[in-house]
Amino acid sequence: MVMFKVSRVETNPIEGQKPGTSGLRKKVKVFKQPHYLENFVQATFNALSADKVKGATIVVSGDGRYYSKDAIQIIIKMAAANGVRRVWVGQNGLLSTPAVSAVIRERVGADGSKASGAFILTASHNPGGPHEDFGIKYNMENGGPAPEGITDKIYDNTKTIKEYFIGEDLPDVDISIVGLTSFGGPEGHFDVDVFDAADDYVKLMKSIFDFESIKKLLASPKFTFCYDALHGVAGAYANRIFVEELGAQESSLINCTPKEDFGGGHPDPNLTYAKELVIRMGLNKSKPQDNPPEFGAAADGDADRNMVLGKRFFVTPSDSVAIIAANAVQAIPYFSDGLKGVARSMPTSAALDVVAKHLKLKFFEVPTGWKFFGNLMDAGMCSVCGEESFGTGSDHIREKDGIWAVLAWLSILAFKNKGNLGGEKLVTVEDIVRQHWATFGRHYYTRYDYENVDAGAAKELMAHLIKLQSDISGVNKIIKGIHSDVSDVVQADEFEYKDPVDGSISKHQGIRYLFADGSRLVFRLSGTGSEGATIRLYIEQYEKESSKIGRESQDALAPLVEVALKLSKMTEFTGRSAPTVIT
Ligand code: VG1
Ligand code: CO
Repeated sequence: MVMFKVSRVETNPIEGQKPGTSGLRKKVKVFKQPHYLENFVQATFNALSADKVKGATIVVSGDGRYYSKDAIQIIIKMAAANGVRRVWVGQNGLLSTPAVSAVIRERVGADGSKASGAFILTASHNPGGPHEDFGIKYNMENGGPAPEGITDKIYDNTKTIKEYFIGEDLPDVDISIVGLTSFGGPEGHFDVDVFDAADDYVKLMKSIFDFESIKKLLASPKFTFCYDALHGVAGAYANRIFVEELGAQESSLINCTPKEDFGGGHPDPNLTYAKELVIRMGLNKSKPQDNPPEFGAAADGDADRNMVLGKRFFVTPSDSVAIIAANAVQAIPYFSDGLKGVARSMPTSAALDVVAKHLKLKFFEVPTGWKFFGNLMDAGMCSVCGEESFGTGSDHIREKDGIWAVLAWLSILAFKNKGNLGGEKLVTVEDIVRQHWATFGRHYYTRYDYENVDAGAAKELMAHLIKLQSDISGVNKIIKGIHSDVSDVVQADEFEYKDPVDGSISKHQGIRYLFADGSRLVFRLSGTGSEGATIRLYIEQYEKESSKIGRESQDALAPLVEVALKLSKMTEFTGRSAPTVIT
């Protein structure tokens, strides 16, 4: 057996290692600086209680982006030197973010071991490659992202760090081959266990959904399907689940081979970046398609996000979670005993609120970022949750789950078409959404992103919006001057959240303007970018009247958009006449 020694390396704090909405994300060249990754990893080990490190089992893997393979070897060596007993690695270093969560919660090693946490190597929807982004985040024993208490501690540690520990003489482990490698260290054995990236996740999905009924749907000649992994890690699961398990044709998968640079694109499943899928689904007006598939979906780099499309039809993520919640009990076996509650992030539309009210479900509104849902789920208060940013999931794990969302939609389609698969016409995605609007009303919704804006300008814009909030009647005067038929602002504040489980308080979670008719404007600064600042503007308007629910979203929202842009002085502050991305 190969033996290793522990080396203590002196280091100095490096600025800017504050984890954002979902971990630390920086350009690859920043991560490659001497000690940069090592400092953050040691700061994380030091933030955990000793029993989660010494003798523990941890998972290390990610979305396969550029620099992951180097980072995995470094983390393995540091884990060994910090007294970790076992490191579990998905084959080729690949594990989707939801699969990591599933592995922490479900996987039992050959010797009965369970994982106590994970380093996930991803910058999610941000581009990858030598000149793009890398990222790292830590997930806890429940399978969810470290809560703010821990991420604050990690950040504090990065500001005082003086040393880190590494097994410098450990040889690199071949992570392309499934199997166990054992080493001997000062504190005994250290194992690296490389395992199949999909097995645990596939097993979990089969325990949640009725695969037989989805299989029948996919086998119907009237149902056509398309899945785009945008060259991210979802491809590794799509093939196993959609093709091998559910019988979809291989040709229905596009961009399903994971690539280190995501083919040079943004692995971000929205109407702007999922270009190929958008064309295939007949949603690009300048490239009309004769007969687009009935159902299409895309994932982001680490496969926790999803975009759901019907034939020539876009489902907003806010509607998607509401529709899943409304149909879950009938359509998905995992929920057959009922939902414990539902939750959404603050900027997500209130479509879910209406469903919760109707079904008399517990309902929670939390700040942006999945870590806030975890406590509710651990406490048995929430079953289904979602974010407007193409994130949907449930308490089967503690991350959002892109493939789960697709299986949920396929289950709903299978349920709505039960006994109808041989019929004239299938119930379509669009039918389901329109029926939902007819029952619950429609929340027109859009998000404007201004990416890579000057950080100072973005701060000034936010400060301007907060200042305005002290005089609501003044705000209403300004609004009336822009658009006389927009309703009045009745409340304006910064969103603050008190966690109902642990009582912790999160402040400054977005600037809100709430209108008398239920409309909302929300402004936030992104916490996942790696350069400059990204301003997000969320615009929402509720329409109950059935005669008014069929409008084009842009038309319905035009007055509110104008109000938002003028009120915030967007162009004056940022110099931008248009957003980078509209979703
Ligand atoms: C964005 C989204 C947020 C999501 C986060 C992580 O955060 O708005 O809803 O939870 O990304 O998603 P921000 O702070 O940039 O707005 V992922 O798929 O990038 O881990
Ligand atoms: Co993601």
